[in-house]
Amino acid sequence: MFKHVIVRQPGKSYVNGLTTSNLGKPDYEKLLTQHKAYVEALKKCGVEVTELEADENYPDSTFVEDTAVLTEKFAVITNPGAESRNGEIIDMKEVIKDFYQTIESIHSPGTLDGGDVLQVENHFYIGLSDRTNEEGANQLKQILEKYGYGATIVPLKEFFHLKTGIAYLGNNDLVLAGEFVDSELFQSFNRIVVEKEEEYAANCIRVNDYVIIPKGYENTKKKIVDAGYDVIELEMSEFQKQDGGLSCLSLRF
Ligand code: CIR
Repeated sequence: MFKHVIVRQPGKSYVNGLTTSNLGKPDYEKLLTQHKAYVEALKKCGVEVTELEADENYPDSTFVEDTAVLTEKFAVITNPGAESRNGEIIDMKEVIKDFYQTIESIHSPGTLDGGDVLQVENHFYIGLSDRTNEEGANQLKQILEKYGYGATIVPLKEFFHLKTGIAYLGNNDLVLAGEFVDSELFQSFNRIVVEKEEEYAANCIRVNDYVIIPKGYENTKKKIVDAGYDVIELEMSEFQKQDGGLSCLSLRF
């Protein structure tokens, strides 16, 4: 069960953030409406939501997931791989101090984005991406192992972040797409395979009694419902334009 969630309002500078999507400029008003709906959905899931004010200095700072890895026992402040985002961790560290006594950090030359970290029960998968390098992944692995968790490093071929293409729902149920479908690492799970056309829906989040998924991916929705989950669908178009998904918008713990 998650008790808390941290989110950050997107600022006006959001439209100037990093993107590779070619989906056009985000519409700021629509963006705010979608973010509000995201917060409402989280509240419906029964978590207490800490809403941080927009930080115009960091256009991508609404994607809070990349700044920390939060576990039951301790927090890890990351070292985001994109230079324009690295300073986001300064403020986040202060926020995290309100919730955690034990705080570890990833240090340069190691880089790590939280979007590359997937927790499956007591095991973590850490993606090697354009944002997370081997040094950063190894640092996180060592920290996790020190506290009794397991960790596997997963080199990515195409996905932006690890969690762009994979989500754990609980009960051994794993949603996966693209390069992860045939990966030997994930064969022992109940695999909910997302087809190519619906790949964006692989980034979904289980929050207590619900699975939150992006709206408009009917086949994936059906598979998740058939697996026994109650689903909340959210419009995500303005976040997708900046390469962001549902998991990126919050830290859940
Ligand atoms: C970036 O390029 O960093 C942002 N525009 C998107 C970050 C998405 N975060 C995530 O997948 N965890």
